[in-house]
Amino acid sequence: MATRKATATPNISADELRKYYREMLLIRRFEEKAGQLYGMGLIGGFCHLYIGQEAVVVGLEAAAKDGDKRITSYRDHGHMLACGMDPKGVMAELTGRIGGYSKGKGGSMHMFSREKHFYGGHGIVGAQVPLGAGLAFADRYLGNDNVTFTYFGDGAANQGQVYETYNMAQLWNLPVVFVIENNQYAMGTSVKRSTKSPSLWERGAAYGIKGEAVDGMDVLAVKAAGEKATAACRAGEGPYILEVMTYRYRGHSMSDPAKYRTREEVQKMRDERDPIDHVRDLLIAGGHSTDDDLKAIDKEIKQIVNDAADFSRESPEPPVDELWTDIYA
Ligand SMILES: Cc1ncc(C[n+]2csc(CCOP(=O)(O)OP(=O)(O)O)c2C)c(N)n1
Ligand SMILES: [Mg+2]
Repeated sequence: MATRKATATPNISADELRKYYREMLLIRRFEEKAGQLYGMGLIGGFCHLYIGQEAVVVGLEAAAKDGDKRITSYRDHGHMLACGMDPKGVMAELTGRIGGYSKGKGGSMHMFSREKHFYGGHGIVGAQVPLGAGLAFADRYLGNDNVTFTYFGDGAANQGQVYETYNMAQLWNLPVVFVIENNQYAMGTSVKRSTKSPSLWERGAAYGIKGEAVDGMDVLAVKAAGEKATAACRAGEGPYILEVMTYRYRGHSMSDPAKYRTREEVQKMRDERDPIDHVRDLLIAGGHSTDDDLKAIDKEIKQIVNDAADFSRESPEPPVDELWTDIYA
């Protein structure tokens, strides 16, 4: 259990808190299940889990409206679930089956949903950043008030294309929220070893872009920052940078020797800063939910995830003639 003291949250209803609890728990349990299926040899290729970072996407999705877009890296399952993509379709893509979002041909890093405005799923570090600005350009061109959430990591934040994108985004006043998910590591490299400047968001100042850092283990803080950022974008003020301070509990990918940090460091985060325990504490301390209420939610989530896992094993592999569809020629 978290040792952090639960604080009063006068502007958040119990229903809203329970919604965030449920959404974060879905991601956590989904990822645990994906880890198991990987261990059983049912998932091939790369698989990057999002455990620990759940409050980032759930908080920002709480600040999104219909029509908003999102694009991210390879650590993408949480983003898909948070924007409402079907856990069955995501899990079946992980296992390479026809019922997956890319008909089993994309895998963990390459899934898309036009319906939910989810634009991937990108394996090249930083590649999604200019693409995200392009999505925002389309909305600005069309004259609507949609915003694009463009997620990238602390490691990606040292890439040149990020800064070329900042310049153009600000020049063209694009409605893009750049979300730096600072989970403190890029593969085995601590941000302290890779980056001299203490804060990544402040680099936006060189381009005249506003921004701020936010506690990424607190879903309510993320939501509040997301509302501020999207309001600025929708008001035509151009891009906004949110550096969301978070932590990944698992390895970089499923094949990570984890030699670059201590077990104690990870355990301390889990014990003191877990984003799901935080909301659980608010619900219990505020008298909004009992242990039994939360157990019922846990059970419901477990069922959704088990159904997704069953589907991902029962769905057939794509037939060979699928090799000739969905390609540019
Ligand atoms: C252009 C490029 N360089 C290197 C890699 C190998 N690589 C994959 S993930 C990664 C670390 C990225 O870390 P970060 O941006 O912090 O994201 P996180 O994995 O922490 O979510 C690297 C170097 C790659 N995929 N693409
Ligand atoms: Mg990182």
